[in-house]
Formats: sequence, C-alpha cells, structure tokens
Amino acid sequence: MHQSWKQQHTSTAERRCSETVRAAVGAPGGSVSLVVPARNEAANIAWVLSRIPDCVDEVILVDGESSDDTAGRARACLPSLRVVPQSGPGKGNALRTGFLNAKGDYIIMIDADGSMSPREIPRYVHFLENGYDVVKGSRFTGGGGSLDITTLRRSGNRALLALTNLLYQASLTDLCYGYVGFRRDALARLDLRSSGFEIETEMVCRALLEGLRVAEVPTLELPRRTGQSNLRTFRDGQRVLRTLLRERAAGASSGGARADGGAPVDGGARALGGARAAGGAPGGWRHGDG
Ligand SMILES: Nc1nc2c(ncn2[C@@H]2O[C@H](COP(=O)(O)OP(=O)(O)OP(=O)(O)O)[C@@H](O)[C@H]2O)c(=O)[nH]1
Ligand SMILES: [Mg+2]
Repeated sequence: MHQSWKQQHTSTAERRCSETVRAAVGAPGGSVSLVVPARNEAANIAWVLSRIPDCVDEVILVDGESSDDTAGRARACLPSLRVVPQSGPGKGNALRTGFLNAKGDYIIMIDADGSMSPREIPRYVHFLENGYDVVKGSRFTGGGGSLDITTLRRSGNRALLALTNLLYQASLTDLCYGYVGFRRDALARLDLRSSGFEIETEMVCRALLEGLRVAEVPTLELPRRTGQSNLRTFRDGQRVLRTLLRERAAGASSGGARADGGAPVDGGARALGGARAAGGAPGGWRHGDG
C-alpha cells in the first residue's frame, strides 16, 4: 500500500509531538507549507528533509541553480517534494519564489544546510495557530543558542539589532536569522522585495511597520553540516543596514504602508503583492548578481 511521505518519514514520536501541539492549543490546525531555499546543498538536504515533523503538509524546495545534485537527492529523500526554480539570484529571490508557490495557511522557511532543525517547527506553528502573524526564531532569547556564529557575525547582528529596536521601537532579541514562520495571509502586507539575505530583515521591518503580531521563539543554530556558506559578512551586513534604514524612512513618510512606485530592490520583481507569477524558468541572471 502506498504510504505518504509523512508516513514514510515521520516517526511515531514526531507524530505524537505534533498531535500533542494541536490538541494542546485546541486550534483548528491550519495547513503548513515549508519553504527550503537550497544552493549546492546535496550533502545536507537529506538530513533536513528526513526530520520534518508531521504537522507540515507540503514542502517546496527552491533550487538556486545548484551545480551539485541537490534537487535529485531531495526528491529521492522525499518524493512528494515540489522543486521550483528561482527566477533571479539570491536567497531572497528564492524565498519569495517559494512563498508564491506555497498553498498552506502558514509558511515556515528553513535553511537547507542542517543549521536549523526541522524538529523545532511545531513551536512556530503553535504561535501562528494562536493569532501571531509572524514568528521568528531567536538565538539570543532564553533557551536559544548558536553553536555556529562567529564573533564578527555576532557583533554585527547585535549592532544591527540595536539599531532596529531603536528605529522601530521594538524589543527583539535577534535579527539576521532565517528561521521564520508567518501566516500566508500576511504576505501582501509584508510586500517583500529583497533578493539577498537582507530579506530576513525586510520581513521584520515590514511586520513591525504594518503592526503585525510578531513573536520570537528560542532556536538553536547548529553548525552548517558541510559545504560553503553563501553569505558574505560585510557585503550582506551593508545590505541589511540599507534595508532597515530604507524601510524606516519609507514607513515614516507613508504612515506605515509602502509608498507605491518605490523601485523593488531586485529591479522589477514585485514578488509578494501578487503582481507576478513565480516559478518561471530562470533566465538572464547569474549567481553573484544578487
Ligand atoms: N535557492 C537559493 N538558495 C540559497 C541561495 N543563497 C543561499 N541559499 C540557501 O539559503 C540558506 C542559507 O544560506 P547559507 O549559505 O547557509 O548562509 P548562512 O547560514 O548565513 O551561512 P553559514 O552560517 O556559513 O551556513 C541555505 O540553505 C542556502 O543553500 C541562492 O542564491 N538561491
Ligand atoms: Mg547556513
């Protein structure tokens, strides 16, 4: 008899765990999409996909023109997986492509390098099911941690976080981290446009400006299992800084809502306002452009 990927890949303990979450919150239990951006993660992807808990209903892998067999390994591990190509360079573009393809009530984004355990997903779902619009993982709140972050990145994250809290009158404990969940119906208000790693900051800024309900949950960042980082600390740190300043200025001049006509940062792709269908074949871009 055919078994779904959940049955194939979910242990009894995991199933009980997610059932317990849903029973405990007494919530209707909206459907969950998991979006996984992956570029040359063939050696890591099976570790991630084999740990997805039962509360996830669909998994979308956005392949960044990997030169290794990321998509093949992923499909072998999880036959029900949807693989979509991204339409431009960068992690931000990949995520926006994934979000446009997601059908779940709740969307969770997670890295493909094994630095984020999918076993934490139920805690994001728990908050989403209970009225929060955006749930972000924090490595620096009680119960969180990082076994990976360098001193330089920690300092940069701390400075950018302090500036964010000041400019947006928030009290967040982490900023540059990509383990985030949100309600799909918040996508239009987030109106994401970033193409690079700064998309994580853009999400936070936009959520705060829009008055969305934001929660932080503790997360443990594990070391990337193998392979090379795609992040360049100084270049991407500058992009984060520009993003949080630009969004604050735009929010101040428009009372929160984004002024229309602002140029999308990736040069034309208004990704999450519904203006553009995603999933088209990539063309005319190269990695490094983002
Ligand atoms: N599809 C796609 N995925 C990307 C791209 N750039 C990065 N990713 C993925 O985004 C996730 C985060 O990228 P990483 O390279 O791990 O960046 P990082 O976590 O800041 O760096 P490390 O801490 O060194 O791992 C990983 O799953 C990458 O494969 C891209 O251009 N396209
Ligand atoms: Mg990583």
